[in-house]
Amino acid sequence: DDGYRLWLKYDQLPDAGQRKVALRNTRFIAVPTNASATLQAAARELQTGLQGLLGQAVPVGGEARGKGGIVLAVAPDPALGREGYRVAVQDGNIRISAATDVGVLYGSFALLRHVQTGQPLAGVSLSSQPKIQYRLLNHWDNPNGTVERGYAGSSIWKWQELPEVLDPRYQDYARANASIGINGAVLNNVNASPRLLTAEYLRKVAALANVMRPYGIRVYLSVFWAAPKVLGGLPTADPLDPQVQRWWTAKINEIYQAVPDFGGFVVKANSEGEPGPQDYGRTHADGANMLAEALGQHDGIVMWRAFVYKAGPNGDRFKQAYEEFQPLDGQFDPKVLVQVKNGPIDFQSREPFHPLFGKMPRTPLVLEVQLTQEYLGFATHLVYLGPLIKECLEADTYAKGPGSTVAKVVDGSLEQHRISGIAGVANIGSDRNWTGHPVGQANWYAFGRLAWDYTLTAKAIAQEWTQMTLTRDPAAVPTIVQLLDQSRSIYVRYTTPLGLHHIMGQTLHYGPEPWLAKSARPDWTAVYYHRADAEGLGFDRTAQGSNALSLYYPPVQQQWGTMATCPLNYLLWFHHVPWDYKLSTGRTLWNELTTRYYTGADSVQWMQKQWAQVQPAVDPALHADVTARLRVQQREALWWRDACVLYFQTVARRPLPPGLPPPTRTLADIKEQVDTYQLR
Ligand code: BDP
Repeated sequence: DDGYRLWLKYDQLPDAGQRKVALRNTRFIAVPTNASATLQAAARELQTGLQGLLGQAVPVGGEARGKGGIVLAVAPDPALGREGYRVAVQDGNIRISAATDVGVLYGSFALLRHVQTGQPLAGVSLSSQPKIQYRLLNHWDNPNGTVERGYAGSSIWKWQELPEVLDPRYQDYARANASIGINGAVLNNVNASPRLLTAEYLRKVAALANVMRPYGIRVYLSVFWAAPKVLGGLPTADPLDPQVQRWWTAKINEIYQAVPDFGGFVVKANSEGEPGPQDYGRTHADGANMLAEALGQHDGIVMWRAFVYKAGPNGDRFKQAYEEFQPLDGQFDPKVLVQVKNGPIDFQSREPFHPLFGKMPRTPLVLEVQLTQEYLGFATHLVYLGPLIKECLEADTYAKGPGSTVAKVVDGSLEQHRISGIAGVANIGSDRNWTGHPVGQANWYAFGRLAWDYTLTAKAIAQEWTQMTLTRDPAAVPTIVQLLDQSRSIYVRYTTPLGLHHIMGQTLHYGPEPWLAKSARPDWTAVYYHRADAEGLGFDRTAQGSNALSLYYPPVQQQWGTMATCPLNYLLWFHHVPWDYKLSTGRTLWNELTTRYYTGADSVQWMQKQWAQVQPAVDPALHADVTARLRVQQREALWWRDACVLYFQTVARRPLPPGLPPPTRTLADIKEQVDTYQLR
C-alpha cells in the first residue's frame, strides 16, 4: 500500500455476512438523468466505493428501480442549511438528501464512511451540517514548486504544465477534501508571489478551479500587497489611493472572469518583512476594507492575517498581534475576517489560546492551525494533531461568561456573526502518500472533520481514520488509536515540557537549540523565551513581568496568574519559576523538568512497542516505513532530552534527580551536531 488512496481505500469488508446485508440495501444508485457534475461525482464515488467495499458492481440509473437501493435527492430542507445532509431509509430505499448538490455529495461520503468503518446499513440514519462556514486548507506553495515549511516533497500544483496538463492528483485531492467537508483551498504561500495574479497564472488557477468545482471546493489566493506596483506599474500600493483601488477592482473583475466562483483572498501584510498598508501610514483595516470594497458584488471574502510582531528587546512578542488588531475591532468591512493563529507566538507544540479570541466581538475571526509539522518534528516524528486542535477549540475565553469557548468564537455563534472560518496550513506535497509520514494523513483528516464538527472527539476521529486507512483489525485499532492519541503530549514532554516554547533549532525549526542567544531579532532566539537564570526558568508574563496575561478575561488571568494555580502545561509560558519551587506533583521545578524530558523520551519506546504489536494487521511496506521513522524519532527524542537537560543544567547547577542516568555525551558534542544542521 503506497498510501496514495488516503482514507478512501474502499478495500473489501472482511465479513461476508455484512457484505451480503449491505448488498441487499445497495441494489442501485438513482441520480437524476440531467444531474450536475457534483451529483454525478457523488454517484460515481458511491459506485466506486461500494464496489470496492462489497465486491460487486452497483448500477447507476436515473430512477429508483423498486426498493433496496440508494436515491440521491436535492430537496429544500431548512433544518440542514446549505451544506448539511440527511441519510435515512424511506420507502425501502436509502435516501441521501440535502438542499444542495454539494450537500448530497457530503451525505454520500458520510454513507461510505459509515460502511467503511463497519457499521450496519439496515436502518441507517445520519444527519449533519457544518458548524463553520469557510473550511479551508492554506497551501504555503510557491510558484517555483517549493513549499514553505513543507516536508512531503514539492508542491502538488505543477504550474509549469497548467492549464493544459491536469494531473489526476488534482481530482483525488478534491475528492479527499470533499470527503471530510473542506470547501476551499488557498493555493499559494502567504509570503505571496505576485505571479499568481498575472493573466497567465490566472488561466492556470482557473484550470484547477474547474477540477475542484464539482467537489464543492472554491479556490482562493494569497496576495502580495505591493502587486499594484510590481504588476501594475503604479508608484504606490497605498490602499487609500484611487489608482490603487481601481487597479484592484480591475484585477478582481479579471479574476472572476476566469473563476466565477473564486473564493477570495488571504493577506499577510506588514509581517516578517512583507509589504502592507502600514508602509503608507494606513492600518490593517484600511487595507482589508479596500480589498473588500474592490470585491464589490462578487461573492468573495478577505481573510486578513493577524500574525504580526515587532517586539523590541524589552517587548513581548506575545502581545504584538493583540495590540495591533484589538483596537481595530468594529472597523472592518463585513466581508473581512481576521485570521488568527491558535496561539500568540507561532504554532508551538503547545500554546495557550490566542488572546484575540473573545476580544474582537465585532469581527469574525478565522482560526488558523498548522497541519504541516513545522515545530513538531516535520514529517519524521509521529504526532497526531487532533488533541492539539481540540485543546484550542475547547479553551474557554470567558468572553461572555463560562462556556465562551474558542470554538464558539470561531463558529460565530457567540456574537451571531454571518460568516465564520477555519484554516489549516496544509501538510500535503508531491510525495506519493501525500504527507510524507503516513500518519500525517490523519492530521489532514482530523482538521477537516473538526472544521465540520468540532464536537467530535480527537479519539473518535483517530479511530475512523485508522479503520479507513490502516486496518480494521479489532485488536489493532485501539492500539493504534491510543498511540495516536498520546503522541502529541509525548512530543511536548521530550521537547518543551511545562510550557517551554520556542527553544528549537533556529534555521530549520528542527531539533533543540535552547542556548541560542543571538539572532537577527531577539524574539527569534531561545533565551528570549525561556529566560533561564540562576534563580529559575520561564517567561514572567504576569503584572510583574510583561503583563501579557492582562490581555485575557479575568477568570483566565486568575487561573493562569499564580504559580500555584497555573496548569503545569502552561506554567513556563507565564511564570519565571524558581528551580526549587515545589510543584503540584510534589517535585521541584528542576526535578519535574528533567523527569519529563526522561519520561518523554522513554515514551517513544512505548510508541515503538505499540506499533510493533500491530505489525500483522497493517500493510507491510507502510508498517516498515513508520517503524523506521519511529527509530529516528527515538534517536531524536534522546537528542532533545540530552540537549535540554545538559543546557539547563549549566544554568540551574543542580544534579539530576536520583534514578535518572546522566547523558553519556556532553553539551559540546550536541552543539556540534546542531551546528552541522546550519552548514550549507
Ligand atoms: C512561521 C513560519 C514562516 C511563515 C510564518 C507565517 O516560520 O515560514 O511564513 O509563520 O505564518 O511559522 O506567516
